[in-house]
Amino acid sequence: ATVRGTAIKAIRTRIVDCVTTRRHKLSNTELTHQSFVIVEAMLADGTTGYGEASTLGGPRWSEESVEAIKANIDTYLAPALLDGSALDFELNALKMKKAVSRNTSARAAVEGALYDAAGKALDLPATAFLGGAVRDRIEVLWALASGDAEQEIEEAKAKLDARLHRRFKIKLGFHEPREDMIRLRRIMSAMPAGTEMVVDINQGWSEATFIRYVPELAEMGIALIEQPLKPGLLHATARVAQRSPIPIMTDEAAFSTQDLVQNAVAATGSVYSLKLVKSGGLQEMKRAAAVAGAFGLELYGGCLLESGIGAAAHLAVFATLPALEWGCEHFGPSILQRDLTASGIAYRDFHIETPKGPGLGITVDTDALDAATRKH
Ligand code: MUC
Ligand code: MG
Repeated sequence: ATVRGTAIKAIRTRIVDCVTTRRHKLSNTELTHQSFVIVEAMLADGTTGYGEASTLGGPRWSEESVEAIKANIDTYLAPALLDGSALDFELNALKMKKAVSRNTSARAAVEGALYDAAGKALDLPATAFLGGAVRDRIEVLWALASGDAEQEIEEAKAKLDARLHRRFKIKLGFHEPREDMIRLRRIMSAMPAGTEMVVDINQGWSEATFIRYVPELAEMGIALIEQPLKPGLLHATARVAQRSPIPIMTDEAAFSTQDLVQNAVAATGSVYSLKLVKSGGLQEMKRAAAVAGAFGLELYGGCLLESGIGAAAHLAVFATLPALEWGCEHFGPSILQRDLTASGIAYRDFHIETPKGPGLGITVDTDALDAATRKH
């Protein structure tokens, strides 16, 4: 395609509701279906690219809802981009930042669609626009979040037997800490020795609760503790990080790179979870990785239960990062009863393979997409 062929001619959106294979619980919300905004970016040469905005339990995990994301893309982001080139990645990101403040999930979804479209138009993988891939597969963990230890053990064993996942993340904070410790101990005792377990508290604990229970977590051999305290509690989080024998991962506390710098300077943790919903775009997420790395933080490829479309946008960036010490958690496509992609996402030998084809490297399952599209 010529550069003229990459002119952005239309940006369309739809809300989809996808049923999950089981109830997924977090400290502050729970869900039985995942809602996304799917973005289609149409270029002058006829190419269509797909992007996805993911939310979790409505405007709960973060402040954006699918209804707001769709309205803000349709009304503010799409008009700001029309007739520009999909190849002007930096300029398009600037135009979007000028049109809306925050709205990170909305901006990331549109940017994902533009990377997909630009790559398909030029027959290049999106990784080529991000510095090129340095890895072709990433260790991928599975999250246990039904809250029922016996169900969680059965689920984890099935993943292990199928050689899909051998590292797990367990969601804590929706039970009393004492109950969570019993549940965790039960699960750890049923897992093979050396199983790496991450706990995500999703802001559910206070400093005092942390001090009280971290020795038990350490004794159980927990590998990583994610977002134990509320995001505003910089000093308290720094104190718990200092006394914790287990590394702390920053998730909801750092959306922007400025948040990340503040957290790193305050020493609130030693691992950072990268997510498009936080960074607001692929380029910005790659920059966040560089900022975190400059502060000596290790990196973890976070998710928000995306379908294969949103997972592919994350994987395009993750594939190009010089370091990704903790692998990723893009299990989203397999927690949906029906994923929105027909090909491109593959799990093998405890890894997710990074898509290799043009654009985001996936083919969208248009029947699945139509079936999940919200009608009203
Ligand atoms: C989060 O806070 O990490 C991602 C995986 C999961 O189980 O919950 C989400 C959000
Ligand atoms: Mg988290």
